[in-house]
Amino acid sequence: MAGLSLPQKALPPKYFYDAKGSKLFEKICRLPEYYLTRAELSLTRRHIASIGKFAGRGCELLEYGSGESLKTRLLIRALRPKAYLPVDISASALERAAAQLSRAFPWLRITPVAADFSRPLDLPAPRHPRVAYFPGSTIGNLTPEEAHGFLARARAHAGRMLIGVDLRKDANLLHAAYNDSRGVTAAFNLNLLDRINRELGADFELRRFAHYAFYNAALGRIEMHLVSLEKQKVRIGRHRFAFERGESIHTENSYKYSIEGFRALAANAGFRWQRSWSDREGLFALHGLTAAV
Ligand code: AVJ
Repeated sequence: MAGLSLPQKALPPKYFYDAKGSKLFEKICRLPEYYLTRAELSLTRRHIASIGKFAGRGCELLEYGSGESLKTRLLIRALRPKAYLPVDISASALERAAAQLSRAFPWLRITPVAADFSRPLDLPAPRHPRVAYFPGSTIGNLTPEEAHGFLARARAHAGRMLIGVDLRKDANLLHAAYNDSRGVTAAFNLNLLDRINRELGADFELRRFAHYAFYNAALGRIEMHLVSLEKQKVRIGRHRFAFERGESIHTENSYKYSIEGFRALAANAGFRWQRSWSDREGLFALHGLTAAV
């Protein structure tokens, strides 16, 4: 209600991830245009030995926004962690991932935490050095101010951090990644309205809204919007919201950082940047950070 009452209507992207949205996101990760997942997977494979060395064997691995925990398998194999704590807002995705991982790694102690990591987290006390893993460029959903707050809080949870961040690049490549030809990203974006219909008894008509994504070069971010195709009113429970033709709901930011840009952000939040790894095409970076004392 608060977001839809703003002059620029906005909804937080964390609400994308109901069961249907999480499935759609997994489909996005397999799209030919969506290079992020493939690039991060490939850099992780390519540099797994030195990534493992940086994290240290026998640690406790804390993962934020674990989703289906695909890259995590590589890390678990290399690190042999004493414990794995996946944190995700989608209880269903978390359950599926935990079940699959316990089958693949029967020796691993798994403690799933269903929580919104954009808020302060209550975690069990560590018994071994804790390493935070935050892959997928999920940090890109946060504004630089929010990212600063998140990193400062993460610093209290773990002495080391591995964080995957999408790099700045040609706007055309970015545009294609968020405007795929199969329309999966559009369906992912529109599912937000469908979810509001299902869960809050609203009457959004999905065909009266269109997916719109573009690269805002000045701010270094992809913006996703849902644009009203006509002048209309929508009801959500007892509330009514008016849309002008062409008016949008801003549903997501996806910030892109150069190595230097991210390094500065991490330093301001109390992390020392140690090194980063990249894929062959230089599309995506994994940064290794240590808590500065
Ligand atoms: C999960 C936030 C990293 O920003 O690329 C994918 C979500 N949105 N396609 C991203 C997303 C549209 C994704 N993150």
